[in-house]
Amino acid sequence: MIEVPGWVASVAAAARTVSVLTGAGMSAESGVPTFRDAAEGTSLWEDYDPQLLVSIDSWYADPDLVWAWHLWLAGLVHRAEPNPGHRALADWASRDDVELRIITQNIDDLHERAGSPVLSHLHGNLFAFRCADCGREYGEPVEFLSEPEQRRRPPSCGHCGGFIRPEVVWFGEALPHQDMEDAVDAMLDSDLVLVVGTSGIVQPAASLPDIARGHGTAVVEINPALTRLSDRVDFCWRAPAGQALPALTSAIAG
Ligand code: BV8
Ligand code: ZN
Repeated sequence: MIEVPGWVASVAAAARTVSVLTGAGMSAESGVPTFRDAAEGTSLWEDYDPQLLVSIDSWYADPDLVWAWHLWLAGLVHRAEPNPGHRALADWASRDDVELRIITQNIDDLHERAGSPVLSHLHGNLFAFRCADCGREYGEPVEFLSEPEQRRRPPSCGHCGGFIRPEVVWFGEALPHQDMEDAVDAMLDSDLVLVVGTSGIVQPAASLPDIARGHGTAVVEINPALTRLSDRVDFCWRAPAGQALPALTSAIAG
């Protein structure tokens, strides 16, 4: 088990309310590619910029391409398992003496499948679907892809004939108001904020740690690499989530 930095262990042991902001790096050890290298290893997507794929403009321009991308990602997540980092957060949240909330940028369901309730899914949920035109929930079964495909025609809404889309927040779309409001409230009401596996590029999620820090809350980053947030946190723990979080929770359990 990797060593836990002393300061991090002491702040975590004393914390009664902990908020954890997670990004794609949280799911990396589950085999879900991080957002910016999502296309690596899947030749079909090599010549697409994932950033463009998950934008409202791409959806309007080529819904079949965007729909196929999400069916591929949903299939990959469906076959993935929560990693020890997800499970460590669920264990920590189960303790009676701590209130731990998860605010995630991820659209996967790995926190939930590890047993964690999620306070905010800032960028939505890959496994919920609605009509892009009338907004009605779509409850029919959706078949995910086991291999990437270039295009797939989205299903049509039984009510208005509009295309069905995933309940995710694309670039250029507003975040769900309640999820963002709950996330800001959590930043203002925590003894400790952990920022795990995010490059700190995408706004407005990337501004959340600043809100906590501006409120005098200890902010710790867990990431093997430097990020845009690294010089705006109290402690940078250069470690992968799947090793750091289990080491931290066992250090404070002791
Ligand atoms: C909005 C869901 C307004 C979809 C996603 C200029 C300046 C500021 C902002 C903007 C700007 N131009 C445009 C904007 C706004 C834009 C934005 O922020 N652009 C960025 C690129 C500059 N934001 C938006 O458009 C947002 N909406 O602003 O709306 C508005 C208001 C009213 C009305 C209309 C509009 C919407 C943003 C949400 C976009 N949706 N995804 C889908 O995926 O299908 S974003 C996408 O990026 C993913 O959700 C992902 O979570 C998110 C952030 O990426 P990260 O999670 O950080 O992942 P990344 O790959 O970048 O980094 C991984 C990290 O993990 C790395 O640091 C790596 O080192 C680390 N790591 C790797 N392995 C591990 C690890 N860490 C720990 N352990 C490991 N093992
Ligand atoms: Zn409809």
